[in-house]
Amino acid sequence: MSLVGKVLSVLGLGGHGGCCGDGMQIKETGLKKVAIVGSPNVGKSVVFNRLTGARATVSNYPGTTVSISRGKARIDGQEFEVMDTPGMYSLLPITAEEGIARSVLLTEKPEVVLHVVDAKNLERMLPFTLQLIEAGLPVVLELNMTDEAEAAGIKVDARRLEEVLGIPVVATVATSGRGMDVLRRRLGEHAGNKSCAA
Ligand SMILES: Nc1nc2c(ncn2[C@@H]2O[C@H](COP(=O)(O)OP(=O)(O)OP(=O)(O)O)[C@@H](O)[C@H]2O)c(=O)[nH]1
Ligand SMILES: [Mg+2]
Repeated sequence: MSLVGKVLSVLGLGGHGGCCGDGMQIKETGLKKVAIVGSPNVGKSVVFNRLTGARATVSNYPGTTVSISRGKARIDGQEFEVMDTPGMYSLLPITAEEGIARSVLLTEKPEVVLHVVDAKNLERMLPFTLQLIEAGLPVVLELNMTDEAEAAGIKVDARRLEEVLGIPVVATVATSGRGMDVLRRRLGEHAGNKSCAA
């Protein structure tokens, strides 16, 4: 087991335990869930708005003053609940907000964890992607802000990264919508792969 996995299991927060029937899932809607995570200021909320449109509700996470936005998205003809979480740098939280973001991942067991990163700063961002993968979470990596990366002369080979990491990797510009159709398709495929027969 990875070090992250060991630490989380010591904390009683073992990795993704499967998507159905383990009795731990919070089922307010019964819909499959997509949790958007990532560092502050990488475009998570713009991505959330693109996926959900105007149909979001903002509420405090139970027992806290940290707000989580939830909305619905239609992807590949299926309705999903999408959650926008506070910015976090690591699965081992320092701030209350990071703790809530981790709780969303580990107690709500989303079918997809969409890790949004700034394509200009991949070196700084990818260690968290590896943590999420090592914790056994169903990760899709979104390389956002590729417009700014390109302007800075940074070209990222998403397909190669996908091969190396073994997870879907999609390049986007959330503000203009570039790559969002591909992202929707890959999210739908990934959630489909993770779904249970029952
Ligand atoms: N150039 C460019 N700007 C972007 C892109 N995506 C988001 N932004 C901008 O980046 C800023 C931060 O976006 P947010 O969606 O608020 O980022 P966030 O990750 O939700 O931030 P926190 O909630 O603070 O963690 C905003 O000014 C967005 O307009 C993109 O693809 N390209
Ligand atoms: Mg935000």
